[in-house]
Formats: sequence, structure tokens, C-alpha cells
Amino acid sequence: MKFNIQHQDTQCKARNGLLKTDHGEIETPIFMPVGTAGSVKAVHQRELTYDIRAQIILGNTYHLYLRPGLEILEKAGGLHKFNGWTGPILTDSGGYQVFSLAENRKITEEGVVFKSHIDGSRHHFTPEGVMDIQRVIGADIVMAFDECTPYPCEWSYAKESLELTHRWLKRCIQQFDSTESRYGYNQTLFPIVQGSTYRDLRRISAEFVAEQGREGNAIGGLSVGEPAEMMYEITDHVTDILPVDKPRYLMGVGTPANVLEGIALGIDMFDCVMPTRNARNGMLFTSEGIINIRNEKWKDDFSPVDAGFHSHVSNFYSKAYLRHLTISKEILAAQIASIHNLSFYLWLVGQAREKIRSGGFLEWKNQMVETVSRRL
Ligand code: PRF
Repeated sequence: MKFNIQHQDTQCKARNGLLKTDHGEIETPIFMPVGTAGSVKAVHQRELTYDIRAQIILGNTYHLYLRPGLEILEKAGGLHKFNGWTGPILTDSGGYQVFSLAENRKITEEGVVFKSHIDGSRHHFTPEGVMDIQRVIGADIVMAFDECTPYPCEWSYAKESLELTHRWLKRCIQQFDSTESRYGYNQTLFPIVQGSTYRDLRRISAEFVAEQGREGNAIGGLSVGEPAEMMYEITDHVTDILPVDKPRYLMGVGTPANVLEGIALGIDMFDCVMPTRNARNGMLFTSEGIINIRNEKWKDDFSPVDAGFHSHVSNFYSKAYLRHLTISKEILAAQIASIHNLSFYLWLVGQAREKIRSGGFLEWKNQMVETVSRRL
């Protein structure tokens, strides 16, 4: 993998770069649609490519391991062959999903024992096992196995958890570096900074992660319920420590405003279920603000869902029609809303790249944060 920074903003830490993988190039900053179980919910590969113009998508180790399982994925020749997405794929390690199983999991030095949310069967994830699974899935970018602490979290727990995450990281690296890609293209491993909302712990973790000298680094444990200002402060602190010349990925973030603020703080990659999950509940992110399409006020509004940027569905369908589909629980509502929201996120990061290149990013960002946060 190669990463080149092409433009560095002069007023803030935003940068525009190019990340090259064996499945194609990614312009950063970028938003990565989430395809947990091997599909971006309600969206076809064709729409992902041509309408949304996704450059990289996510998969999830926990979900793919449970279903369809490794045997099928290996037989298929990896996830790219299985789902038909030919661009880059990043897989999350499953740590985050496993930890959210609450009573159905137990953490030890060795790893995590958990019960499947599908059939209650018992499974064991270790750092080594999770690397092997991601080799079988064949993701271009593989994430380290970490513990994401909840918010709020005691300093002492956050410290112990961080130390465990660091020991696990060493094991992930050892396993990843002593195994090979199965399908003839390169894979790379990103470590994850943890440390909850504590600046001292975040510094220790960011320095430890930086020392590993991997090709990219991630920040986890944020956007878990802490105030947005706290997330920005910690992100700012961590991006001051992580190497400048490697891509930085802020995991599970966030709203359009969170993404814009993250870009200003030097983040290059984002992912979040918000555009797709909220789409299925009728929440639309538009270039004028946030819409709840179920609201009565849209019932006879025949203006486009969003005329503010180019996307096939956003210009083609009216708010009144999409409201009707949503209220009627038509499957098409989820499709239109998901394609719209993802197109909007991809448009937004594209605009950010453009503003970083041409100057005036910061001013644009400050104004845009207000606009996209408005409730219409
Ligand atoms: N760790 C991993 N995946 C994640 C997170 C994390 O901390 C987050 C936190 N926002 C989202 N996804 N492995």
C-alpha cells in the first residue's frame, strides 16, 4: 500500500491524499460505507460504484465469520469474489461487535469467548485467530483486535484495557507478519489507538501504535457516547502524535458534522452505519440539513429529496413520494434513502477534498457544519 499526501491545508490539519491498494486507489479524506455482512444494506454493487461512487467499503470479521463462515468465503476465493465488489475492502476485527454482546462474552488475556447472536453457539476470538480470519476474508486493510472501552470508563479500567489491547496488538502483528495473503494481492494491518477519554492514556497508546511503524493507523474508542467536544479534543491530541505521512482512520464516526470536524483534525478515513441505518428509519442527511421524511410536512412537498448535489435518486424522487414509500413500508424507501444518504456523505468528503486542494477549507467547513446539522 502507498500513501501520498498531495495537499496539506495551511490553516488546519486537513490533508488530501491518495491511498493505493491492489484493488484500486482511494482519494482521502474518504467515507467508507459499511457492509457488515458482505453487503451495504439495501444497496447494489452497481449503485455503490456508479451512483454513490464508493471507493472502499467495510466488512466485519465477527459477522462474516459466523455467516457465511470461513469455509464458504475461502471456497469463493475471498469476499471480493463472493460479493462482486472489486474495489478495496477494509474489515473491522470484530472486537467492537463482540464487546457489545454484553453478558454474552468474557474477556481474558488469551482473547474473548462469546456467544453468537444468531444461534447462541460458543466461539473464541484471539488476536491470532482474528488475523487468520481476515486473511481468509481477503480484506485489503485488516484491523487489529482491540478492546473498545465504553463511556464513561474509569481511568484504571481504561489503563488495563489499553495494556491488554497493546499486548494483543503485538500478537496481531506477529501473526499477520508470519502469514501470507491467500489470493495473490497485498493486505496491510492497521493498529488501533485506545485510551478512552484520558489524554495521558491516549498519548501512551498513540506513541505505542506509532512505534509499530505500520502503513496506517486507526483511532478507536471514540463516538461511544462522550460529548462531541471531547471526541474532537482527543482526536486532535492523537493526530498530533500519530505519524503525518500515514493514513489515519477514525473508527465508527459519525454524523456529517463529525466527519467535517474530523477532517479538520487530520483524519483521512471514516466509517459509520449512520447513513444507512438512519436511512432505513427515515432520516435523511441533505445539503440543506437533516430531514425526518416521515414528518407530515413533507406529504405534498414535490421538490427533490436533495437538489444540492448530483446523485441519481436524490434529484429524481420527491420528498412527498419518498415519504409515501416510507410510511407504506415499501422496500424501495430503504433503497432510495440509503443510496441518497451515502451519496451525500461521499459528495461531502469529495467537496472537502476539493476545498483542501483549492484553499478555503476551514471557512467552508465551519459554514457547512452549521448547514448540515440543521433540522429541517
Ligand atoms: N474498535 C474497533 N472497531 C470500532 C471501534 C473501536 O474502538 C469503534 C469506536 N467508535 C467503532 N468501530 N475495532
